[in-house]
Amino acid sequence: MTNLLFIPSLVTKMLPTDYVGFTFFVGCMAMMAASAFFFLSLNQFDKKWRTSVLVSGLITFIAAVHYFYMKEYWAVIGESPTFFRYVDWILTVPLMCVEFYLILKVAGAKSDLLWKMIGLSIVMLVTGYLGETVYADNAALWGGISGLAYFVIVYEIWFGNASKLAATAGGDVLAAHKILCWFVLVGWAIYPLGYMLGTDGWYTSILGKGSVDVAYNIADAINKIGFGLVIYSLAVKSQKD
Ligand SMILES: *C/C=C(C)/C=C/C=C(C)/C=C/C1=C(C)CCCC1(C)C
Repeated sequence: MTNLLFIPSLVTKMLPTDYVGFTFFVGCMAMMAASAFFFLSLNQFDKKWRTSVLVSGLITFIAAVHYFYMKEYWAVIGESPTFFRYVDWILTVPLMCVEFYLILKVAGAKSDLLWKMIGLSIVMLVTGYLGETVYADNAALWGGISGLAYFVIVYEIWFGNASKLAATAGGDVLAAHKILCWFVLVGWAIYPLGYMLGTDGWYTSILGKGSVDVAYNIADAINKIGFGLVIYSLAVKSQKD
């Protein structure tokens, strides 16, 4: 069985009715295209913005590699690639925290803001992983703890230290920060929804069951590529002023 993992499967069969597999495939392509876009645009930016756009590209590139594995995993094994999913997130979500930190650095953001956000996102992801795998019988409890960490992140960027720094920075940075805040509030909220569709808990009688992978794949495309584009346009704009 484990040998299946090593089949060089560039041409795994995909059924026309496999809409989950379709979203994995499209997700993979979208992440690759976005990475090429961000990386190839790097030269047009001066030093101040290059790191931010580079991080945007790293986020979509790390996701592209994971999607390449995940689409195969889905096609060959036919189960949710939960492990790869969370490895992807544990690398890319902290990098999104780095994006917040980098754009707020102009207003004097300190590294403790960065570590606080990275710490919260790791708590959010580790507890979510436990709830989907090891402690699936208590998925609602672990998802709830994860949700608390998520709310603290939302609070921090909307009303906490990060929002004050954004106000101090003003102009294009403030505008970009606001859009990223909406991504975290609305775009990231798709993840707990997917989690509830894929696990059993008090919510199951209300929501029913659905494809956790479709929800996560849509959310990843919106959040990783959208987030990167906000940073990209911030860099373009502030280079013009
Ligand atoms: C690129 C990947 C991103 C932005 C992933 C974000 C993931 C989340 C915001 C996950 C949140 C969760 C909850 C708030 C509760 C249930 C468990 C999670 C991990 C799905």
